[in-house]
Amino acid sequence: MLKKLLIANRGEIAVRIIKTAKSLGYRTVAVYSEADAKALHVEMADEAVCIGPAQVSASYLKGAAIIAAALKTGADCVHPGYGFLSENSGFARDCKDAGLVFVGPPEAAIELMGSKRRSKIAMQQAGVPVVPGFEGDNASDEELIKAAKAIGYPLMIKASAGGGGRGMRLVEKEEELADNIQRARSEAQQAFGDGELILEKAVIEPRHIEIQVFADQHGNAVYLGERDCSVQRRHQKVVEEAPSPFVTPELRKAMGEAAVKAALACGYEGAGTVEFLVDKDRNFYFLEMNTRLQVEHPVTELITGQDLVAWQLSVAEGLPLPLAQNEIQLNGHAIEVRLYAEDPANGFTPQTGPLHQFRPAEGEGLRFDTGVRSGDSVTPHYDPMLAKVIAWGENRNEARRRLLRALEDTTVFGVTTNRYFLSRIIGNDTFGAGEATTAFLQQAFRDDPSMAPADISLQELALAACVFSHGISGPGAAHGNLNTSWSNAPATVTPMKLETGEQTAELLVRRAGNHFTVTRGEEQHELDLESMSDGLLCIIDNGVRQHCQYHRRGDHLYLQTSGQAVAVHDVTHQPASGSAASGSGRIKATMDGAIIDVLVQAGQAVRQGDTLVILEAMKMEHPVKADRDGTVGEVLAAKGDQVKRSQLLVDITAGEATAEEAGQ
Ligand code: MV4
Repeated sequence: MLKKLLIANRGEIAVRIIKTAKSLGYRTVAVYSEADAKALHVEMADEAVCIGPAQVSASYLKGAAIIAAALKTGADCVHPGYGFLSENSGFARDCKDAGLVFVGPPEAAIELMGSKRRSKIAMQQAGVPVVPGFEGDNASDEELIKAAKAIGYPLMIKASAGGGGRGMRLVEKEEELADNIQRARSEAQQAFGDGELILEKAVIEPRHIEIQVFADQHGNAVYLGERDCSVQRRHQKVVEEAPSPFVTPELRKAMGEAAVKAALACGYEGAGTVEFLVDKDRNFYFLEMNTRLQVEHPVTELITGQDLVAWQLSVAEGLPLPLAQNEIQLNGHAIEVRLYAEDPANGFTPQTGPLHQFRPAEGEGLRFDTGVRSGDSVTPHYDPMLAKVIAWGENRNEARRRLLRALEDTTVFGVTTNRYFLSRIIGNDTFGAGEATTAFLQQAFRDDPSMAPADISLQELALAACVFSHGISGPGAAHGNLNTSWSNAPATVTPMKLETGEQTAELLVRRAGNHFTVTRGEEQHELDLESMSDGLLCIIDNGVRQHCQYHRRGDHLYLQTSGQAVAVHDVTHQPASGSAASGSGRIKATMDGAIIDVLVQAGQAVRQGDTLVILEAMKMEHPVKADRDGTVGEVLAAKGDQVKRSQLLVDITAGEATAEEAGQ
């Protein structure tokens, strides 16, 4: 009987695996890098072992350190999760050689499916439809050019060692072939250490539909429906759903049986995913087989009611599959999106920074798989996925409606995310009609407002003015209903200067009781502030009572209505930035580099010229100094962070620290 599981991974998948393992009575061992010492998965596990520094090559990819941790803690099995070593046959072998059960397929299956060429040949022999093409053994350029004549155009050149879109080139016409073969060959050699190439007929605007398969050690294999992962950006899946709106029951059966054949043909055991390309006429072609549990497995779990990690552990123990094919039922519909710390309005650049508030929405049919919580920071060391947001419904519209609401209600304050971009996709009509192919994002969605910087609206500025109009701030500032506390106060008019992004808005804020009139130049916006408590503003705007989520930290405020989240900095009391006497107090990185020391903390009084942070760049240390007197409002960088030029590091607010700010 297996009793103690080591999870050789981090983040949401480590948390997810630990939850199932604990529920089945396993003791759990986490491994972590120095940067993850305070991470959720470490806290949740029964035991945890540090396996090295932040960089993955010295920690999460260090098989020997992981196996040593397993032996040190007496673990008897190892779950690799996805990514990292999950498809590394050498690691699987090393686990076995160390007497550990590797929760995954035999290494021979991992190796076979790691070669596009060999896996395609094996699939052809197993009777699985593959894309017509040429898979000669280490074919020369001349052999490929000759073979292309029989395939026709457009065609795909693919690196045999490639996958997930890497090492792939589309060739539209014959005269482009020779040059593209040479380039593909050198790119493959460079990227994978293996220049072997294959050719395939190009499938136009395919859908990416994958089948979840499971096999045990007794020759049983089943499929658990399909997942449609066609909404992708640069071969990164953005939305996954089950079942596919494009798949008919006949197609499901045909693809499922083909996927089972693929699994049986390679002596598979455990969880696997067979990826297919599906053309507009519902012809399907084997693309590749992933020999791991996939990121998107929750949508399959929700419509089958099965816990796939529990299945994996059961198969690893040598038990037969929990269900036979005719017992697997698909019920309802599930859609998943991946919430990332990235900025769709700036080329999807990965973002780092503090998660001042991470508040997943709650509601019927919602599931959040996450490895972070409020107070954590997003570092540049790892994939910046914050969570998977999954919604289940009786039908696709119900799942889609729930997911849309969940995305609009979830707040991530402190770091930019793709949340609004995701909500725009889920709310999009083409997607809603189930007509999104792999071309959707770069065709039907390329001009969506979520992919361009947006100016803050006057309503959002008015909301910020309401919040900043309260002298006190922070969690203790619950105000409840404001009517009584303000109704008898005389009307006041105060100037306000609010900064958001690179813009500064000069406002006049007139308040009479809880009625606000905010003027910016010629524009005016009025609203009534009903209540403000526990991060929720209730206002009446143009006769409509509505809510807005907010999180305030001193002069910094994060707001979210139903659209994009905005960060607003109240710079009203800061001296004009032009004054020679002092700067803006917004201390930014002067160049790309690594933070090697942070010398101040929030609430600390500083003088102009004080060194706040030490930045290392170009093998030199660069002190970053205060450009004015004042109080440290926020320290937005931590030792070890990689920062970009002009990234905000420290924010110095005016005057002495108040007791409450110093205590923040
Ligand atoms: C293809 C193809 C069209 N024809 N192969 C392979 C890896 C996968 N992530 C992308 N791949 C493709 N292979 C042939 N013969 C089109 C793609 C493709 C794609 C496939 C599924 C989902 C998204 C895609 C985005 C671009 C290209």
